[in-house]
Amino acid sequence: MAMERTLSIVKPDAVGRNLIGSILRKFETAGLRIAGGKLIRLTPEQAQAFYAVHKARPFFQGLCDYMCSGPIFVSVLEGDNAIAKNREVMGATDPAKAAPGTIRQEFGQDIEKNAVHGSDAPETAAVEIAFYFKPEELF
Ligand code: IDP
Ligand code: MG
Repeated sequence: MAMERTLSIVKPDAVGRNLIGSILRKFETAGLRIAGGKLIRLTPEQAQAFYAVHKARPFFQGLCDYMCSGPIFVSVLEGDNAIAKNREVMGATDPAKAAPGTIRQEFGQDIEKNAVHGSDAPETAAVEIAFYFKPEELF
């Protein structure tokens, strides 16, 4: 297994419901280490840039509006197989289809307001980490 880093976001609905700690606990319990983290609020331009891959999807505008609707907690998670492990702990995109005990099953509200984001591959993880963090902000 490879030591990896991945980008995680606690989305505005979950930050607003006081769930940052409960969500980070799930990552730490799964053996992921928090290598950096901060609370920020995205501008519309930043949200559109971050989700550019979804630009043609019908849910793009709603997703961008939602991601700007309040602060988000961005963090970098590190560990063996961190990218896949994070996705496993997050659960399926649609909370209604997410496995029991996953973050989205426990804390997600619907397919859009699904509590967390996680990078999906090594290439996207590198780009997404650099989007939010300077090297000196990671430990
Ligand atoms: P992922 O977050 O599980 O990787 P993606 O397909 O990359 O899922 O979609 C990015 C985000 O866009 C989702 O986490 C969710 O917030 C939102 N989203 C995805 N599919 C839909 C949809 O069908 N309706 C509304 N929002 C969606
Ligand atoms: Mg995705």
